[in-house]
This record gives sequence, structure tokens and C-alpha cells, in this order.
Amino acid sequence: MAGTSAHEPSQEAAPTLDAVVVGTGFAGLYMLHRLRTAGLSVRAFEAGDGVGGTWHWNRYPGARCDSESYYYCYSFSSELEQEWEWTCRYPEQPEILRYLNHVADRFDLRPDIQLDTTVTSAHYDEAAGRWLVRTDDGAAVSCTYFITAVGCLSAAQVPDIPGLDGFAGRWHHTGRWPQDGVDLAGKRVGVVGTGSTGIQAIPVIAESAAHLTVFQRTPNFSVPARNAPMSPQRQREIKENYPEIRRRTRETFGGFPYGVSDRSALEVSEQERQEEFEAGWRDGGHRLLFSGFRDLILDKDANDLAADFVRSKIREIVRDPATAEKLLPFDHPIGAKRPPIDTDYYETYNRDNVSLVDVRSSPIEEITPRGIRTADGEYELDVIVFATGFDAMTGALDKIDIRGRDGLRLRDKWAAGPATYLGVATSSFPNMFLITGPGSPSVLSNMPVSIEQHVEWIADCIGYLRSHDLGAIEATTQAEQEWGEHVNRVAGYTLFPLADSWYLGANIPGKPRVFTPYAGGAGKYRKRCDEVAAQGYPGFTLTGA
Ligand code: FAD
Ligand code: N01
Repeated sequence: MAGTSAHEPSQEAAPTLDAVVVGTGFAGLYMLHRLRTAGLSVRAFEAGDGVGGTWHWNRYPGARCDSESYYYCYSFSSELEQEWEWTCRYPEQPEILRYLNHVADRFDLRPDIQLDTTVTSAHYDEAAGRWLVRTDDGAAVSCTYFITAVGCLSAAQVPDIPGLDGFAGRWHHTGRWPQDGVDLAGKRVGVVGTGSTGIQAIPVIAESAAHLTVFQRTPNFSVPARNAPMSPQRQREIKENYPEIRRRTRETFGGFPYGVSDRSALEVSEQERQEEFEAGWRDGGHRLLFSGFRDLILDKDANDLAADFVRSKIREIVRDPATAEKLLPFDHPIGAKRPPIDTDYYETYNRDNVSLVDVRSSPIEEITPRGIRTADGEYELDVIVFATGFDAMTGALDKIDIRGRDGLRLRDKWAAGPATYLGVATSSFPNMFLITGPGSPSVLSNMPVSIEQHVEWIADCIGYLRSHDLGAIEATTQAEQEWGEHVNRVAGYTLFPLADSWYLGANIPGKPRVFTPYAGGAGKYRKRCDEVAAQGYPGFTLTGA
């Protein structure tokens, strides 16, 4: 475990490296590749027993991405881009995991990856100008650059419900799903949670379970994914057009290759609006919310129209009016929580073996040996599936004892909410870089695009330090404060803060309520980061070797 025990290696005794990367998902793999290509000695530590991050851990039934395959992938290698064949629009978890394993092999990353190893602490030694990074196997390494690629959605959150230990059946969190699967055939299954994960898992679990009981606290808006196989012709078109596709993903708000219309939903006729919504519903995916009109996430009146449209679809699909009514979301604007996309989610409630329990009106009181007891009674279950999400944005960082200058602990510094400059660095923590940290567009974007942008910016910054014979870079408190104000101000122009979402930490009891991602758009954010680099890193203090 972390600590300062005399038995643990000291800074002097620890093997030295240029950089340590924590995590081997999309972010860690590419960071390792970039730094190694630049000639640095690097080791990546990974808590799991395989690479892939999100796609290593989230093996629940129905797990797949909701960004389309051809842009939910790396762009840094045109050879990789051309050789990899995606089978469909939204691939399932095993396919994405295969892709990330292919990347690890193709770029020969494995020799510098240490699996099954959790980084427990990272302490900055000011005198040495180095980080001492300790791991749960009792070892330590000393490095100049400490880079976290720990994931915004990697700290699985199991709710603290009394009685869970005494449950006689099995229970699993979707983000820690067993690698050998879970046999749900013929079982009485309970799913707690109706976020993106629950909405993906529920239709698939319903197909094999004897009975599925869904415990819903907050109804959610979902739009059909319309998944489909990738035809050879479509594959060819994409590969021929990759330079243009990638150019657009780097410039747009969300890192998607399609733009957003400049029309307001309020300025078109009722007929035009309905046609646009219907087209979005028919095409599937995020078009309905993020492409057809410019103001659905900015203007409550415009948003209400889209919300009404989706509620009308729910009423159309779900046959039992009482169930349909329970499924209608009214408590938050559509899109203000990360919008799920689904395959037959609402249709699943028409099955005889599925029932919906509203745990907002009758809360879960305890888990008994036989199942879940709500205020209304006991539901007997063989398996409980917690699709209850993550301690997002800061959860994985908080689990590491990170200490900067003067022994300042990151989790103490961030006790009232995270503070960063550009989401990539935080003052008092020299030479520490956060990939898709709080205050960057991260989870509001198609993440591989944001991840690549951060990795490249960090690699270039380290290259700059080395070529200018500089020892350290550190965000100034002023730049950090101004960036924090900007992030807050921009969030205030949107409807995001109106939902009790994990974007605000609202799903974690006691977590400060702060809107963490940057809502100003990934394209604009990239320009800002590029300007900072081009101007010699204003907002950072650079110190000599
Ligand atoms: P992760 O993939 O989370 O990897 C972080 C790794 O760090 C993990 O393997 C973890 O074990 C490791 N780690 C953490 N702490 C430590 C430690 N102390 N020591 C050692 N190792 C540690 N985004 C999209 O843009 N589009 C999508 O369609 C999409 N679908 C998603 C579906 C699901 C089910 C989930 C949960 C998320 C999805 N996301 C999606 C978000 C997704 O997390 C990112 O797209 C991306 O995979 C994140 O990559 P990452 O490398 O930053 O983090
Ligand atoms: O988690 P969530 P998720 N009792 O936090 C409920 C990405 N992702 O794993 O809303 C009862 O969104 C909670 O209820 P409420 C994506 O970014 C992407 O689904 O807090 N219920 C909610 O319904 C996503 O946003 C894909 O009232 C409890 C649910 O659990 C992020 O990961 C797929 C409860 C949690 O929803 C997280 O999604 C999957 C309790 N005690 C995930 N505690 C794609 O397709 C929590 N809940 C891309």
C-alpha cells in the first residue's frame, strides 16, 4: 500500500524513468506510444490484467460504444486506420477491446506496460525535482513526468445499500463485470440504474432472464441507436475520406465529424421541426440532439420541444400506459445528462418477463438475503446488476495518494471541487499532467479525439521542456483560477447544470457539486491549447533544469 514506510524504496533507490503513465485505456496506450517514440523511458501501470481501460472492465451484456466506430478510434496512424475493419456502426465491447489490444501489439507497447499493478501514491520531491511513484506490489519508481490516464469513468460506484453483504444471490457492477461472464439464463435478475449502461443492458438481459425487474430512480431520455453492419462500400468510402473526416472531428464542438445546424428549433415551423426530429429518430444516434438544431442544449424552450417529442415516442412504444407514464422523464432537460442511445430499450417494457419499479416514489430500503426491499415490498432475485455508474472525473485520481509541492495532497486541494488549468495541469503539482482531466471537454466530446489532443499537447510540451533545457512546468494559480471561472461561466450558458448528473458529481453522496467538464467545445478548446503552446506556455511557470 501507499505510505512512507522505511521498508519502501526511497527516491534514490528507486529505478529512474523519464515518465510514468497510469492506465492503459485509449489515453494511456497512446501516451506511452508518443513518449516512447520521442525517445523517453516510460512505464505504464495498469490495475487490470489487460489493456483497454473502459473496454477491459465493462463487459456487461449489451456494452457497446455510442460514438460511431469509424471515429471512435485513433487517428494518429493512417496505416492503423486503413488496416482495421470495423464490423458495424456501434461495435460491441469485445470488438473495441480487440482493437485496443491490436494497437498494443502493433506498436509493440507491451514491454513497457505493467499489468495487475495499481499506482497507490505519487509524491513530488521538490529537491530532486522528481516524482516517486509507488505501486501496490510494494515497488516504487522515480520519474520526471507523472501522467494520469486513469479514465473519467473508471471508478465504479456501488451504492451503499444496507444488507448487500448478506445477499444470498450474486451481484455485479457493470463496470467490473466478470471476464468469464455471468449466466443469467432462467434467473430472476434485478437491474438497478437506468443510465446509458442500464439502458444498453436491460434489453439484452431481458432476452435470457426468467424475469427482469428494473429499479428506476430517474427516468431517462433515450434515442434509438439504429445499429447496422458496416457494408464494404461504406467501409471504402470512410477509408477514402479519412483525412477530411478527421479534420472535421478536430474542429467541431463534440469531436464528431458532422456539424451542428445553425437553425434554432424555435424559428422553424411546427412541421419542419417535427420532420427534423423524426429524421433524427429514424437515423438514430446523436443526430436528433446534437445536429438538427443549434440550441437544444442552450435554450430551455427549444429543449422542451425535443423532450416532448421523445416523450411522445415513449408513449407510442410502451403499451401499458402506467409503465409508459413511469418511464417519462420530466425532471431534467433532454441532453443535460449524457444522452443514452439504445436498441429496443422502451420496447423491452412490452415483454411479459419485465417489470419496472419506481424507486423514486418507493425507495430501496435494504437488500435482504432474498432480494431487494423497497418501501412497497420485497422483490426476490437471484442476481442483482448494479448499473449505477461511476465516481466520475475525479474518482480514480482520488484513490491515488497524490502529493505535490509542500506535501499538498491533490484530494485536499480539490476538496471543494477540482481546479485545473486547461484540464491538463494543476498548480502545486509540477510536471504532472492529467489526460482529459476536469476542466477539459473530455466526456462532453467523442473521447478519442479529446484524448489524442491531450496526449499530443502533453508530448509536445515535454518535448519543449527538454529542448529548452527546462526542468519543470507548473500551472500558475492565477491561470487556474481564471480557467475555472471560464469553465463555470460557459457551463452557465448551457442547460447542463439543470440536471442532477455525474457531470456535477451529483451521483456521489457528499461530493461537491461542481460542473467539471468544459462545455465550450472541443474544437475551440484545441485552438486555445495550441495558442498557449505556440506562445511559450503563458499561464504556466517554467523553471530551469
Ligand atoms: P479508461 O479507458 O477508463 O482507462 C483508464 C485505465 O486506468 C483503467 O484501465 C484503469 O484500470 C486504470 N487505472 C485507474 N487508476 C489506476 C491506478 N491507480 N493504477 C493503475 N491503473 C489505474 N466515450 C465516447 O466518447 N464514446 C463512447 O461511445 C463511449 N462509450 C462508453 C461506454 C461505456 C460503457 C463507458 C463506461 C464509457 C464510454 N465512453 C465513451 C467513455 C470512455 O471511458 C472513453 O471513451 C475512453 O475509453 C476513456 O479512455 P481512457 O484511457 O481515458 O480511460
Ligand atoms: O451511469 P449513470 P452509467 N438507487 O451515472 C442510478 C458512459 N457510458 O454507467 O439518475 C437507485 O449515468 C441512477 O439514478 P439517478 C456515459 O458517458 C456510455 O449508466 O441518479 N438508482 C442512474 O439511473 C455514461 O453517462 C455508454 O437517479 C441508483 C444510474 O444508476 C456514463 O458512462 C454506455 C442508485 C447510473 O447512471 C455512466 O453511465 C454506458 C441508487 N442508490 C456508459 N445509484 C455508451 O453507450 C445510482 N442509481 C457510450
